Amino acid sequence: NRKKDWWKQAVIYQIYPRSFQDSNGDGIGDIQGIIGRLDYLQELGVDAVWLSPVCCSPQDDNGYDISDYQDIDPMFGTLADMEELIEEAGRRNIKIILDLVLNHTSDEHRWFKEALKGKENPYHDYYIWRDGKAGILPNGLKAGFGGSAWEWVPELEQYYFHQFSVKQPDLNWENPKVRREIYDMILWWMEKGIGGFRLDVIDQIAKEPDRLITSNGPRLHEYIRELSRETFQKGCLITVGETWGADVERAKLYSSPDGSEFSMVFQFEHMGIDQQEDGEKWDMAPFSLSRFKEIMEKWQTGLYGCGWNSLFWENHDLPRSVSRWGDDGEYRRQSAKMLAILLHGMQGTPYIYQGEELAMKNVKYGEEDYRDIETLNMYKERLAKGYNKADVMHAIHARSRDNARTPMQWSGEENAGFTEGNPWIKVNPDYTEINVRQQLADTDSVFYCYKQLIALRKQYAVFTDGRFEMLMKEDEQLFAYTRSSEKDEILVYVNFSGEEAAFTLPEKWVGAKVLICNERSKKKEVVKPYEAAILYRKK
Ligand code: TEU
Ligand code: CA
Repeated sequence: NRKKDWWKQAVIYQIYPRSFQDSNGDGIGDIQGIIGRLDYLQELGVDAVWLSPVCCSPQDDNGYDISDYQDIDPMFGTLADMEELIEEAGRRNIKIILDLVLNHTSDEHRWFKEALKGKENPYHDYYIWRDGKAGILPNGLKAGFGGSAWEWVPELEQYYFHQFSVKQPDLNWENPKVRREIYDMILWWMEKGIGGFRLDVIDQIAKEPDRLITSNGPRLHEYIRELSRETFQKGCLITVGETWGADVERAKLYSSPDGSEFSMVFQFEHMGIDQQEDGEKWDMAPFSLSRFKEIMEKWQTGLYGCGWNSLFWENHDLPRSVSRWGDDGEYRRQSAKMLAILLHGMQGTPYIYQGEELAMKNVKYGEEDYRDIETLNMYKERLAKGYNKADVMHAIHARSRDNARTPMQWSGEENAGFTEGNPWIKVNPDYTEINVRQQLADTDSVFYCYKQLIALRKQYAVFTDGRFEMLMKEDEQLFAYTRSSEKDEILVYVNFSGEEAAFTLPEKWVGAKVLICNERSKKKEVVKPYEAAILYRKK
């Protein structure tokens, strides 16, 4: 059995199952497909795999609308496939992390169907209802994917509350029966040998819509502590909450070393870096490196010794990092390695999103090739509001969630080796150049950079324990920091720009061992565009 905090040394790989590997030619990735690729994940060296939702779902939001928490959607396979996956992964020392969507269910969940039957139905109070009149909304709260957060049900003369799509009614966490059902379901999954959970929009469960409170509600930490006590604390799990609303103070509660809530949370402050202050994610703003550094430093120092960071640049909701912050043209390889080295040197548990280890890029599709509900709703909404179509498409190309959801690129064969059928979403046409087969055959590939970083984390404890210190805070090209523990330290320096930069290695680092680097400049006092390295020394 493992140490309670085994996840501090772990690296997690995120799989978006419908886009990872299809095994039966229906164009949709599935669990058997994942099982067939476990050797690849073992080669990379990851300790756990977080699967985006695979439970039964009408797929209005690609599985984030669950209609049965205790069964697998036939599109992905069966419960027996899931058990096989847990076992086969376990054989390779890989844990399986399940995505729990507890803020809402699908409107096709049995509970909601019952709830619709009448106000007296025992399941009615599993959801959030307000009496009213057709056309007169309880208030102005908006839903995540556009439109009002209130949906009228004429038969009941009531509105139900949904923070995401109309097919994702919010659960009523104030009802203790709801909480109990959820705990029992989680315990059932724990019995099956699940290694951990990622908790979708968990900061939104304690909503109080009458007071316009959606995230960070007053009872939030009370609910999470109860949830943790009743479930996770009975095992040796990794748990990670998705919390867009977290600041450092809150994150200390969520990831408290006493284990009362989660192992860690995803915070998103750095993801707002290139977005307009009062705009939506589609309203872009220029990137500022010094601001970016300020944010990363705040989190690195803020949680030191009293919490734990999740480290990530990508997930299934975000654009590809090499396209966003690197250079996906001339310097694709160099800048992708820079981003990897920069992130993996920090304190926390790193997450790699499928394809990130290949430096997969954003796509530029025409509107008919997008599948994501958020993208499609925004497109309609903004065109109706009179936005210029070219501007809307520009935003979609940069920000659509589908950028991360194109099929995994395994080889240069048709459909990138993802499927023998018709893929549910188009493969990025660059797959002939960017794919697993090509990168496994090239020791200088981005893949091997990730593999090496994962191995280094296991070899040098300073990656886990070292205290973070930022260097050259004001510099608009260089991002450099040290991590030091009692006996040793590392220096991570990267050029975050596409231009050469002046850089003088601090005296004490001259001659230090190079743990990893991409191409290094031969000129003195100068680093190449996107140059990156980690140096090591004993104290
Ligand atoms: O995302 C949370 C969330 O707030 C998203 O709406 C996010 O703001 C958006 O995707 C950014 O573009 C989680 C899941 O990760 C996401 O895939 C789901 O759609 C959402 O919850 C609803 O369950
Ligand atoms: Ca399939």
